[in-house]
Amino acid sequence: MDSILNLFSLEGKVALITGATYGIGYGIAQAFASAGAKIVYCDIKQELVDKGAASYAADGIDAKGYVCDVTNEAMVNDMVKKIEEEVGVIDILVNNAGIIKRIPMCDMTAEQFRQVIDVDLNAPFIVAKAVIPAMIKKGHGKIINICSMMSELGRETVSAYAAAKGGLKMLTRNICSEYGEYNIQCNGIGPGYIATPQTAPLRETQPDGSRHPFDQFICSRTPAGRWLDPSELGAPALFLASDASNAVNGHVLYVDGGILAYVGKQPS
Ligand code: NAP
Ligand code: GCO
Repeated sequence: MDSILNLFSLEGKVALITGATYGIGYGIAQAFASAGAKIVYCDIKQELVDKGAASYAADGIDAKGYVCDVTNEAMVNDMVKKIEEEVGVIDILVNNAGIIKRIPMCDMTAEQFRQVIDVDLNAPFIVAKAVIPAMIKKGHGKIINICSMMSELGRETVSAYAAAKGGLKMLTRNICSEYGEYNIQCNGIGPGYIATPQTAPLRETQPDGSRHPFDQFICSRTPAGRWLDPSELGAPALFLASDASNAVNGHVLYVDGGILAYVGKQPS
Protein backbone atom coordinates (compact mmCIF):
# COMPACT_ATOMS: atom_id res chain seq x y z
CA MET A 1 0.00 0.00 0.00
CA ASP A 2 1.32 3.45 -0.92
CA SER A 3 2.43 5.51 2.09
CA ILE A 4 -0.02 8.31 2.92
CA LEU A 5 3.03 10.60 2.87
CA ASN A 6 3.00 10.33 -0.93
CA LEU A 7 -0.08 12.56 -0.85
CA PHE A 8 2.20 15.42 0.26
CA SER A 9 4.54 15.07 -2.72
CA LEU A 10 4.74 17.97 -5.20
CA GLU A 11 6.95 16.05 -7.65
CA GLY A 12 6.42 17.33 -11.19
CA LYS A 13 4.31 20.27 -10.05
CA VAL A 14 4.95 23.92 -11.03
CA ALA A 15 4.37 26.36 -8.17
CA LEU A 16 4.14 30.14 -8.67
CA ILE A 17 4.64 32.08 -5.44
CA THR A 18 4.25 35.82 -5.84
CA GLY A 19 6.59 38.13 -3.90
CA ALA A 20 8.78 35.22 -2.78
CA THR A 21 12.23 36.84 -2.80
CA TYR A 22 12.22 36.62 1.00
CA GLY A 23 9.80 36.50 3.92
CA ILE A 24 6.79 34.19 4.10
CA GLY A 25 6.85 33.49 0.36
CA TYR A 26 10.43 32.28 0.59
CA GLY A 27 9.62 30.04 3.55
CA ILE A 28 6.77 28.48 1.59
CA ALA A 29 8.99 28.04 -1.49
CA GLN A 30 11.56 26.16 0.60
CA ALA A 31 8.90 23.69 1.75
CA PHE A 32 7.49 23.22 -1.75
CA ALA A 33 10.97 22.66 -3.20
CA SER A 34 11.72 20.00 -0.57
CA ALA A 35 8.50 18.26 -1.67
CA GLY A 36 9.69 18.23 -5.29
CA ALA A 37 7.97 21.26 -6.82
CA LYS A 38 9.53 23.45 -9.49
CA ILE A 39 9.60 26.93 -7.91
CA VAL A 40 8.67 30.03 -9.85
CA TYR A 41 8.52 33.41 -8.13
CA CYS A 42 8.13 37.05 -9.01
CA ASP A 43 9.08 40.38 -7.57
CA ILE A 44 8.51 43.92 -8.60
CA LYS A 45 12.17 44.80 -9.23
CA GLN A 46 14.93 42.96 -11.17
CA GLU A 47 17.44 43.48 -8.38
CA LEU A 48 15.09 41.73 -5.95
CA VAL A 49 14.51 38.87 -8.39
CA ASP A 50 18.31 38.55 -8.65
CA LYS A 51 18.63 38.70 -4.85
CA GLY A 52 16.08 35.92 -4.60
CA ALA A 53 17.91 33.86 -7.22
CA ALA A 54 21.09 34.05 -5.16
CA SER A 55 19.22 32.98 -2.00
CA TYR A 56 17.52 30.07 -3.75
CA ALA A 57 20.80 28.95 -5.32
CA ALA A 58 22.56 29.13 -1.94
CA ASP A 59 19.80 26.92 -0.52
CA GLY A 60 20.16 24.47 -3.41
CA ILE A 61 16.73 25.34 -4.80
CA ASP A 62 16.22 25.46 -8.60
CA ALA A 63 13.91 28.50 -8.80
CA LYS A 64 13.06 30.74 -11.73
CA GLY A 65 12.25 34.39 -11.09
CA TYR A 66 10.30 36.92 -13.13
CA VAL A 67 9.95 40.68 -12.79
CA CYS A 68 6.25 41.38 -12.40
CA ASP A 69 4.11 43.96 -10.61
CA VAL A 70 1.17 41.76 -9.67
CA THR A 71 -1.21 44.75 -9.76
CA ASN A 72 -0.53 45.12 -13.51
CA GLU A 73 -2.81 42.71 -15.38
CA ALA A 74 -0.86 42.93 -18.65
CA MET A 75 2.42 42.13 -16.85
CA VAL A 76 0.75 39.24 -15.00
CA ASN A 77 -0.72 37.74 -18.16
CA ASP A 78 2.64 38.08 -19.91
CA MET A 79 4.45 36.43 -16.98
CA VAL A 80 1.99 33.52 -16.83
CA LYS A 81 2.38 32.98 -20.60
CA LYS A 82 6.19 32.99 -20.26
CA ILE A 83 6.04 30.56 -17.33
CA GLU A 84 3.84 28.17 -19.33
CA GLU A 85 6.32 28.35 -22.26
CA GLU A 86 9.54 28.20 -20.24
CA VAL A 87 8.63 26.06 -17.20
CA GLY A 88 5.20 24.51 -17.60
CA VAL A 89 1.52 25.03 -16.75
CA ILE A 90 1.10 26.39 -13.21
CA ASP A 91 -0.33 23.72 -10.90
CA ILE A 92 -0.09 25.71 -7.67
CA LEU A 93 -0.50 29.47 -7.14
CA VAL A 94 0.36 31.15 -3.85
CA ASN A 95 -0.88 34.76 -3.79
CA ASN A 96 1.70 35.94 -1.27
CA ALA A 97 2.83 39.39 -2.48
CA GLY A 98 1.49 42.07 -0.18
CA ILE A 99 2.05 45.46 1.38
CA ILE A 100 0.82 47.25 4.48
CA LYS A 101 0.55 50.93 5.34
CA ARG A 102 0.19 51.63 9.08
CA ILE A 103 -1.62 54.99 9.11
CA PRO A 104 -4.58 56.12 11.27
CA MET A 105 -7.62 55.86 8.96
CA CYS A 106 -8.53 59.53 9.08
CA ASP A 107 -4.94 60.47 8.20
CA MET A 108 -4.78 58.00 5.29
CA THR A 109 -5.38 59.34 1.80
CA ALA A 110 -7.76 57.58 -0.56
CA GLU A 111 -4.75 56.89 -2.83
CA GLN A 112 -2.86 55.20 0.01
CA PHE A 113 -5.95 53.11 0.81
CA ARG A 114 -6.29 52.17 -2.88
CA GLN A 115 -2.60 51.16 -3.11
CA VAL A 116 -3.03 48.60 -0.31
CA ILE A 117 -6.29 47.25 -1.75
CA ASP A 118 -4.59 47.04 -5.16
CA VAL A 119 -1.73 44.81 -4.03
CA ASP A 120 -3.47 42.83 -1.27
CA LEU A 121 -6.86 42.18 -2.92
CA ASN A 122 -6.99 43.21 -6.59
CA ALA A 123 -3.70 41.47 -7.42
CA PRO A 124 -4.74 38.05 -6.02
CA PHE A 125 -7.85 38.35 -8.23
CA ILE A 126 -5.72 39.26 -11.28
CA VAL A 127 -3.21 36.43 -10.80
CA ALA A 128 -5.85 33.81 -9.95
CA LYS A 129 -7.83 34.84 -13.06
CA ALA A 130 -4.67 34.41 -15.15
CA VAL A 131 -3.91 30.85 -13.98
CA ILE A 132 -7.38 29.30 -13.60
CA PRO A 133 -8.10 28.65 -17.33
CA ALA A 134 -5.01 26.43 -17.72
CA MET A 135 -5.82 24.69 -14.41
CA ILE A 136 -9.29 23.88 -15.77
CA LYS A 137 -7.73 22.47 -18.97
CA LYS A 138 -5.27 20.42 -16.90
CA GLY A 139 -8.05 19.06 -14.68
CA HIS A 140 -6.66 20.28 -11.36
CA GLY A 141 -5.26 23.29 -9.55
CA LYS A 142 -4.38 24.66 -6.12
CA ILE A 143 -4.69 28.31 -5.15
CA ILE A 144 -3.52 29.53 -1.74
CA ASN A 145 -4.25 33.12 -0.74
CA ILE A 146 -2.15 34.53 2.10
CA CYS A 147 -4.69 36.12 4.39
CA SER A 148 -3.99 37.45 7.89
CA MET A 149 -5.14 37.89 11.49
CA MET A 150 -6.67 40.98 9.91
CA SER A 151 -8.99 38.75 7.91
CA GLU A 152 -10.73 38.34 11.30
CA LEU A 153 -9.56 41.18 13.54
CA GLY A 154 -8.99 44.92 13.26
CA ARG A 155 -6.55 47.16 15.00
CA GLU A 156 -5.52 50.79 14.91
CA THR A 157 -3.77 52.07 11.75
CA VAL A 158 -4.39 49.06 9.46
CA SER A 159 -7.84 49.87 8.00
CA ALA A 160 -6.84 49.35 4.35
CA TYR A 161 -4.93 46.17 5.11
CA ALA A 162 -7.77 44.67 7.18
CA ALA A 163 -10.31 45.56 4.48
CA ALA A 164 -8.11 43.89 1.85
CA LYS A 165 -7.40 40.77 3.89
CA GLY A 166 -11.06 40.44 4.87
CA GLY A 167 -11.95 40.68 1.21
CA LEU A 168 -9.25 38.14 0.34
CA LYS A 169 -10.90 35.64 2.72
CA MET A 170 -14.16 36.05 0.79
CA LEU A 171 -12.41 35.95 -2.61
CA THR A 172 -10.93 32.63 -1.44
CA ARG A 173 -14.39 31.29 -0.65
CA ASN A 174 -15.76 32.55 -3.97
CA ILE A 175 -13.04 30.95 -6.08
CA CYS A 176 -13.78 27.71 -4.18
CA SER A 177 -17.48 28.11 -4.98
CA GLU A 178 -17.03 29.01 -8.66
CA TYR A 179 -14.24 26.58 -9.64
CA GLY A 180 -14.47 23.65 -7.22
CA GLU A 181 -16.29 21.64 -9.90
CA TYR A 182 -13.09 21.76 -12.01
CA ASN A 183 -11.06 20.12 -9.23
CA ILE A 184 -9.55 23.44 -8.23
CA GLN A 185 -9.10 23.91 -4.48
CA CYS A 186 -8.72 27.49 -3.27
CA ASN A 187 -7.83 27.96 0.39
CA GLY A 188 -6.28 30.64 2.54
CA ILE A 189 -3.49 30.69 5.07
CA GLY A 190 -3.85 33.22 7.88
CA PRO A 191 -0.41 33.74 9.41
CA GLY A 192 -0.19 35.19 12.89
CA TYR A 193 2.68 37.54 13.62
CA ILE A 194 5.73 36.45 11.62
CA ALA A 195 9.27 37.87 11.86
CA THR A 196 9.76 39.29 8.35
CA PRO A 197 10.75 42.68 6.88
CA GLN A 198 7.06 43.62 6.84
CA THR A 199 6.84 43.42 10.63
CA ALA A 200 10.37 44.60 11.38
CA PRO A 201 9.14 48.09 12.42
CA LEU A 202 7.00 46.41 15.11
CA ARG A 203 10.00 44.61 16.61
CA GLU A 204 12.59 47.41 16.62
CA THR A 205 14.56 47.84 19.83
CA GLN A 206 13.66 51.18 21.39
CA PRO A 207 16.25 54.00 21.90
CA ASP A 208 16.44 53.09 25.60
CA GLY A 209 17.24 49.47 24.65
CA SER A 210 13.79 48.16 25.59
CA ARG A 211 11.66 45.95 23.38
CA HIS A 212 9.10 47.65 21.06
CA PRO A 213 5.77 47.91 22.91
CA PHE A 214 4.05 46.07 20.04
CA ASP A 215 6.62 43.26 20.30
CA GLN A 216 5.75 42.86 23.98
CA PHE A 217 2.02 43.09 23.19
CA ILE A 218 2.05 40.41 20.50
CA CYS A 219 4.08 38.02 22.64
CA SER A 220 1.45 38.47 25.39
CA ARG A 221 -1.29 37.66 22.83
CA THR A 222 0.42 34.53 21.51
CA PRO A 223 0.15 31.39 23.72
CA ALA A 224 3.73 30.40 22.83
CA GLY A 225 4.84 33.93 23.79
CA ARG A 226 6.87 34.44 20.62
CA TRP A 227 6.82 35.68 17.01
CA LEU A 228 6.60 32.89 14.44
CA ASP A 229 9.26 32.20 11.80
CA PRO A 230 8.48 32.27 8.04
CA SER A 231 9.62 28.64 7.81
CA GLU A 232 6.69 27.66 10.07
CA LEU A 233 4.29 28.50 7.24
CA GLY A 234 5.92 25.95 4.90
CA ALA A 235 4.34 22.69 6.05
CA PRO A 236 0.79 24.08 6.40
CA ALA A 237 1.14 25.54 2.90
CA LEU A 238 2.45 22.21 1.62
CA PHE A 239 -0.67 20.52 2.98
CA LEU A 240 -2.90 22.96 1.08
CA ALA A 241 -0.77 22.69 -2.09
CA SER A 242 -0.77 18.87 -2.18
CA ASP A 243 -3.21 16.04 -2.85
CA ALA A 244 -3.47 15.64 0.92
CA SER A 245 -5.98 18.51 0.90
CA ASN A 246 -8.06 17.65 -2.19
CA ALA A 247 -11.20 17.55 -0.03
CA VAL A 248 -10.41 20.91 1.64
CA ASN A 249 -11.79 23.95 -0.18
CA GLY A 250 -12.71 27.50 0.77
CA HIS A 251 -10.98 27.14 4.14
CA VAL A 252 -8.65 29.63 5.83
CA LEU A 253 -6.03 27.78 7.86
CA TYR A 254 -4.80 30.09 10.63
CA VAL A 255 -1.14 29.50 11.42
CA ASP A 256 -1.03 31.92 14.33
CA GLY A 257 0.31 30.01 17.30
CA GLY A 258 -3.15 30.26 18.86
CA ILE A 259 -3.65 34.05 18.85
CA LEU A 260 -7.27 33.85 17.66
CA ALA A 261 -8.10 31.43 20.50
CA TYR A 262 -6.41 33.40 23.29
CA VAL A 263 -7.60 36.39 25.32
CA GLY A 264 -3.96 37.23 26.16
CA LYS A 265 -1.68 36.92 29.14
CA GLN A 266 -2.61 39.01 32.19
CA PRO A 267 0.09 41.65 32.75
CA SER A 268 2.23 40.64 35.77
P1 NAP B 1 7.33 41.17 3.01
O1 NAP B 1 8.50 40.70 3.79
O2 NAP B 1 7.03 42.63 2.94
O3 NAP B 1 7.42 40.59 1.50
C1 NAP B 1 6.40 40.94 0.61
C2 NAP B 1 6.88 40.60 -0.77
O4 NAP B 1 5.89 40.99 -1.72
C3 NAP B 1 8.17 41.35 -1.12
O5 NAP B 1 9.05 40.51 -1.82
C4 NAP B 1 7.64 42.46 -2.01
O6 NAP B 1 8.57 42.93 -2.93
C5 NAP B 1 6.53 41.75 -2.74
N1 NAP B 1 5.61 42.70 -3.38
C6 NAP B 1 5.02 43.77 -2.81
N2 NAP B 1 4.26 44.40 -3.72
C7 NAP B 1 4.40 43.71 -4.89
C8 NAP B 1 3.87 43.87 -6.21
N3 NAP B 1 3.04 44.88 -6.53
N4 NAP B 1 4.23 42.98 -7.16
C9 NAP B 1 5.08 41.96 -6.87
N5 NAP B 1 5.62 41.75 -5.64
C10 NAP B 1 5.26 42.62 -4.67
O7 NAP B 1 6.02 40.49 3.56
P2 NAP B 1 5.80 39.14 4.39
O8 NAP B 1 5.77 39.46 5.84
O9 NAP B 1 6.68 38.06 3.88
O10 NAP B 1 4.29 38.87 3.96
C11 NAP B 1 3.97 38.08 2.83
C12 NAP B 1 2.46 37.98 2.81
O11 NAP B 1 2.00 37.51 4.08
C13 NAP B 1 1.78 39.33 2.60
O12 NAP B 1 0.60 39.13 1.83
C14 NAP B 1 1.39 39.75 4.02
O13 NAP B 1 0.27 40.62 4.02
C15 NAP B 1 1.05 38.43 4.62
N6 NAP B 1 1.13 38.34 6.08
C16 NAP B 1 2.27 38.67 6.74
C17 NAP B 1 2.32 38.49 8.13
C18 NAP B 1 3.53 38.82 8.94
O14 NAP B 1 3.40 38.85 10.19
N7 NAP B 1 4.67 39.05 8.36
C19 NAP B 1 1.22 37.97 8.79
C20 NAP B 1 0.06 37.69 8.07
C21 NAP B 1 0.03 37.86 6.71
P3 NAP B 1 9.34 44.33 -2.60
O15 NAP B 1 10.36 43.98 -1.57
O16 NAP B 1 9.92 44.74 -3.92
O17 NAP B 1 8.30 45.29 -2.08
C1 GCO C 1 0.28 44.70 11.89
C2 GCO C 1 0.98 43.53 11.28
C3 GCO C 1 -0.02 42.49 10.89
C4 GCO C 1 0.70 41.32 10.27
C5 GCO C 1 -0.24 40.23 9.92
C6 GCO C 1 -0.97 39.67 11.10
O1 GCO C 1 0.69 45.84 11.64
O2 GCO C 1 -0.67 44.43 12.65
O3 GCO C 1 1.74 43.93 10.14
O4 GCO C 1 -0.96 43.01 10.01
O5 GCO C 1 1.35 41.70 9.10
O6 GCO C 1 -1.11 40.57 8.89
O7 GCO C 1 -1.62 38.49 10.69
